Amino acid sequence: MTNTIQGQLVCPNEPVAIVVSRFNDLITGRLVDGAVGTIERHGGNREKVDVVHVPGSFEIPLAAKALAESGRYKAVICVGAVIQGSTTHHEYINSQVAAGIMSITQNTGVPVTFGVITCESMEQALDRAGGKVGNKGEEATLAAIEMMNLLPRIR
Ligand code: INI
Repeated sequence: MTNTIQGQLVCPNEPVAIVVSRFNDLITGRLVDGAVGTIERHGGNREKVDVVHVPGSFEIPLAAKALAESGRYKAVICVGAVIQGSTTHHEYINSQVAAGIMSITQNTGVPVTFGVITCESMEQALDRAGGKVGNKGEEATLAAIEMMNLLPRIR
């Protein structure tokens, strides 16, 4: 017999922050809608959600760090959209945002989840912002809800 330890998908009635980039806001607005809708569908309350806007995905980690360190939020959900252009600019943004978010979540112990779409075209981004491949904001929110429930069980 093993003991299963896992987090339920029930959103606690606790403060949660969403960090969203304004860059590609056609996409990122849909990711926020997906995130807030997921919180409500899983029993949470939108009045407990603070949505923090930053210029681009590169700025997401700094805001996420301040939010996680504030001690006010049970989770921080990061959403953005980095769409490949004609240069390698996107590669620098992607690697730094992913590494930044990983480092913040590990250093603070607060679930900080990665809802940043990284893709080649606007079409692919739309597919991942409520289109045929789902909604990355929903995915990152489900991960945050699960981790908010899991961590107290481990600690
Ligand atoms: N920011 C994004 O969120 N997505 C992008 O696709 C993007 N591109 O392609 O340039 C982008 N650039 C802005 C960047 O995140 C910073 O805001 C900017 O470099 C200032 O620090």
